[in-house]
Amino acid sequence: MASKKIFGIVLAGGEGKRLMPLTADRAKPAVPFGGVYRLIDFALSNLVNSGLRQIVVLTQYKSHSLDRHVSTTWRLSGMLGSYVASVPAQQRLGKRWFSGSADAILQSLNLLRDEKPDIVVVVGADHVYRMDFNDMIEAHIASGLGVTVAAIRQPIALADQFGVIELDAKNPQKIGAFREKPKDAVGLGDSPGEILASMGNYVFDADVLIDAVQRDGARADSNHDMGGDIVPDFVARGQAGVYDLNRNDVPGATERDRFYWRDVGTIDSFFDAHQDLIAALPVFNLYNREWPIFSQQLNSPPAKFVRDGRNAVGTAIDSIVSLGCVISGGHLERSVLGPWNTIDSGARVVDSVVFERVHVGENAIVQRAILDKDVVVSPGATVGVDHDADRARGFTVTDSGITVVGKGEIVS
Ligand code: ADQ
Repeated sequence: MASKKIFGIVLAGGEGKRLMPLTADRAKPAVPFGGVYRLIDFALSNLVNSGLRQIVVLTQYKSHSLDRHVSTTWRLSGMLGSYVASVPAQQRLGKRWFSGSADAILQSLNLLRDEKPDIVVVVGADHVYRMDFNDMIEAHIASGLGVTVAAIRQPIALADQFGVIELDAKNPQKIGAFREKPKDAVGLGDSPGEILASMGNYVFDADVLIDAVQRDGARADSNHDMGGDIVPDFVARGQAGVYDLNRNDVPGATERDRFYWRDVGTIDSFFDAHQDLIAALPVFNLYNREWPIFSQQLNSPPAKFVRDGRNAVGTAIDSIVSLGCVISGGHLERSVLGPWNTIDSGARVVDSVVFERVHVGENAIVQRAILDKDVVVSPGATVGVDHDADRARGFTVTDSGITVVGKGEIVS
């Protein structure tokens, strides 16, 4: 493999409608996660930890904060041609934006022509997981097939959110059938409650990828989507292999998080994935130093927990608290706080996710809520306590009862 030149493409142009209002002002891969990360940091960390050094991030929708994050955080040295570069839609093939993920690659073929890689790793930008791509690349090269699709078992109830893979009856390393987001998926033979889902991560021979997106671009009946059009085309030609994440052996992984992978495309899954971070033995362990998840280096003071003037103690249990936070007489429980939040006397923040520069005033209550940047919760106000009142104030409340307060809103 050492002789092969590997190039990484991160698809980061999706709108993320189901994460509204968190995506009202930013691309989905730029949504903050886990206190100090952005969603895209997981894909990029996996690629960089796997040894890739030439990576482009294809962006288009509300890409400003994503571009800024990539350019300020992902500064590979530039030595020996190393880079992570954010590449916006450039209208190289006419006056149109990317019409789908395959069209994003078609419109960016100049990057592949410049670098001339042998192998291209194409990944999505909105999943929380650890994966060593080396093993998948080796399996791909050994298979001789045009594309290899990474796969993981998921509950059948989620089948309509994923590309669903059926293995070839004669060769279980190959995909026999692939349907994008089917409503009538059938469970696996050995586990009827599960399906084998595409993770949206692919390894291609570079020339095969170029040919595929060019042929797809010429088709009027295509939506120019990797999962909806490109992969099914390879499957129809008997040219698609599968790589099961169960084979992946990431250094430092725990028994609990070895095969952890979450699509955090909805508010509920985004919220649940935060809960996976905080236990003493977490479902997903951020503290694995052998396969670090990289993010921005904040120039901020440490978090501080203090008694207020009336001797009330600032406390946190089962919580993650980022730099710059001041918990003065307030209480946190099962919550994840990003940087520079202040929680005042008598306030309680429970089962919640708080992004950045949020102020929770005295005696306020925040419960099963997500607070975007710069939210102010006035003294004595509540969020997530009375869902009718939350809706009446214009906040989003999911069916499962998570309240989301958008960027800069004042809760009174
Ligand atoms: P989805 O995530 O629903 O399913 P899609 O919306 O195309 O598919 O997003 C895939 C990736 O491409 C995301 O990272 C997104 O940001 C990006 N993207 C989408 N449109 C883009 C565009 N126009 N330009 C650039 N980037 C774009 C996919 C697969 C399924 C698989 C799931 C796994 O299609 O088969 O099961 O991922 O979550």
